Amino acid sequence: MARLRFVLGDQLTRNLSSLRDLEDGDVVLMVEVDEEATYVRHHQRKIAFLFSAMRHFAADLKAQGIAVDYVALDDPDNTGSFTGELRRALVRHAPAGVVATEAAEWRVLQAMGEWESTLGVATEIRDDDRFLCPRSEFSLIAGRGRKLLMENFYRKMRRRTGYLMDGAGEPEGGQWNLDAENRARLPKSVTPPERPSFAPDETTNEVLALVRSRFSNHFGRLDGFDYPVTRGDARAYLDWFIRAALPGFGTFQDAMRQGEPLLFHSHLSALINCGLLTAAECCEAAVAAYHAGNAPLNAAEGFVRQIIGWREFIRGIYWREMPGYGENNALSADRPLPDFFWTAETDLNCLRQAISETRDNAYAHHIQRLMVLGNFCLIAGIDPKAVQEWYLIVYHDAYEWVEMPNVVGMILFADGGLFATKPYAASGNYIHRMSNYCEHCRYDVKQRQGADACPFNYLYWDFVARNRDRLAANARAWRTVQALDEMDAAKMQAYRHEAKVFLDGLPSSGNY
Ligand code: FAD
Ligand code: DLZ
Ligand code: SF4
Repeated sequence: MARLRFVLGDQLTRNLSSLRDLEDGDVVLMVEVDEEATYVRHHQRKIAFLFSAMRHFAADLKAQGIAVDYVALDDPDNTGSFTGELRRALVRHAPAGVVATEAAEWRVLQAMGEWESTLGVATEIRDDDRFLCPRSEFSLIAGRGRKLLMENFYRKMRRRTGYLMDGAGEPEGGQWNLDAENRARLPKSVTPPERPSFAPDETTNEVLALVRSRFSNHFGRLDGFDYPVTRGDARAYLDWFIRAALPGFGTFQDAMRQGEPLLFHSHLSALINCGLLTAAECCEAAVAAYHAGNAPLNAAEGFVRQIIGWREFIRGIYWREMPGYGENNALSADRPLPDFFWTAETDLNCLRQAISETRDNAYAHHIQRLMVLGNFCLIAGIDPKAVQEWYLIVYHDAYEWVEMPNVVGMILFADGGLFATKPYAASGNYIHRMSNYCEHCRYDVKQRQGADACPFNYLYWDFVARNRDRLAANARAWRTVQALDEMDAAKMQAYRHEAKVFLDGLPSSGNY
C-alpha cells in the first residue's frame, strides 16, 4: 500500500535511503516551513539556496515520473512546522505509512521519533548512508574514550574506503597525512582561479523574491546570488573544482588573502551538506584526478582528509555527545558577542574582512572560521552559546551537526579537549604569517602594547593568563605557560589591562 516519503531540505539526493524503493502510488512529501527558517534567523542566502535547491530537486523527481507533494512557504494553509505539515499531508493522502531518512540534527530526529505516537502513522526511519561512517559504528572506529584523535579515525576511514591506498594496503606515497605540505603562504605571483557563475533561473528568482519579502530582517545579502542549485550544476561545479582549483588546494589550504574569499577552497560544503553532491563522489573525483596525474598527492590527500576525516569525525562526535554537547563551557567564557559580528564595523582588518565576506557570501573559508573568527572568540572569552548561534546563522553550509562540534570542540575548547589536543589560541603573528590582512590594518601586528598594538597580541596573553592552570596541565601548551611565568609581571599586567579596556569597550547589545 502507498506510503509517504518525507524528504528534508538537506536530503536532496536521488539515491537517498528513503527514496530507493519507491513503489506505485507512493508520494514524496517536501515542505518549506517557517520554523526551520527562523528557529535561528538563518542568513538570507542560506534560505534562498536551500529553498531553490529543494524546488529544483522536486521538479527533477517529477520529471522522472515520481509523484511529489511540495508545500511552498507561502501556501496559505502552511502550518510552519514539519509535524504540522505531515499531519495535513496524512489527511490529503491517507498513506499506509511514512518513510523517512534520519534527520541530520538531533532536534529534528527527536520530532521524527514522535510521529508514530502523536500522528498515529506507522513511521519507518532509515539510516542516512550518505555518510561513510554509520552512526552505530563511530565508536568502533574512533574509540570510546574521553580523548579522541581525528588522525586515528581518519586512517581507519582510509582503509575502509580504500581512497588513496596502494595495492599493499599502505597509504599512497607512504605517508598518511601530508598536512605539513598544506601550510604555504600565498605568494603575490599566484592568482586563484576564477569561479564559474550560475545565473539564477526563474525558480531561483521567485525564491529570492520570497526571501526578500519574508526574511529581509535576517543577516546577510542576496545580491549576486550565483551558487549552483541543481544536481546538474552542482556536478558541473565539482568537475570545475577538480580541474581548476584542486591542484592548488593542498599547498594553500591555510593561506588567506584580502579580497580573495575562496582562494583554492572547494566551496562544496553547502552542496554536500544538502545532498546535491555526495561525500563519496567528491572524494572519488579527487582520487581519480590524482591517479590521472592531474592533482598532486598533497592536494588529493588534503581534500579527502577533510571529508572522510574531519567531516565524518565531526558528525560522529555530534551524535556521540548529544544531547547536552552544546551546554559545555569548560573555560567558563561568558562575554556577550560583540555587535561587530553582525555589522563588520571594526578596525581589526582581519575580522572586518572575514565578517563582511560572511555577510556577502554566507561563506568564509576554514582558516578564517578557525584562526581569525574562532581564535578571536576563544581569546576574548565569548560565551559558547552565542558563538554557536552566530556560526549556525551565518554560513550557507551550517547545520547543527557540523557547526556545533567545530565551535564547541575545535575553536572554543569548551568541551575540555575531547578532540582538540590544545586550544587553538594565537596572537596576531599567525594571521600576519598566513595573510596580507595586517598590511591593510590600522593596528600594528608587531606592537604588543599601546593604542596601535594589534589587539590579538594582548588578548592572547590575557587568555593564557586567565587559563594558566588548565594550560599548564596540557602537554602541548606547557611552553606557553612557561613563557607566561617568565614574563615581567608589570608587562603582563599591562597586557591584561589593555585587554580589559578593549573588551569592555566593545558594544555588545545582543541585537542582530
Ligand atoms: P574546503 O576547504 O574546500 O574543504 C573540503 C570539504 O571538507 C568541505 O567542503 C567540508 O565538507 C569538509 N570539511 C573541511 N573541514 C571540515 C570540518 N572541520 N568539519 C566538517 N567538514 C569539514 N562546515 C560545514 O560544512 N558546516 C558548518 O556549519 C561549519 N561550521 C564551522 C565552524 C567552525 C568554527 C569551523 C572552524 C569550521 C566549520 N566548518 C563547517 C568546517 C569548514 O570550515 C567548512 O566545511 C569549510 O570552510 C567549507 O568550505 P569549503 O567547502 O570551501 O571547504
Ligand atoms: C535549513 C532549512 C531551512 C531554512 N528550511 C527548511 C525547510 O523549509 N524545509 C526543510 O525540509 N528543511 C529546511 N532546512 C533544513 C532543515 O533544517 C534540516 O533538514 C534539518 O535541520 C535536519 O538536518
Ligand atoms: Fe588582524 Fe592584528 Fe593583523 Fe590587524 S594587525 S589584521 S587586527 S592580526
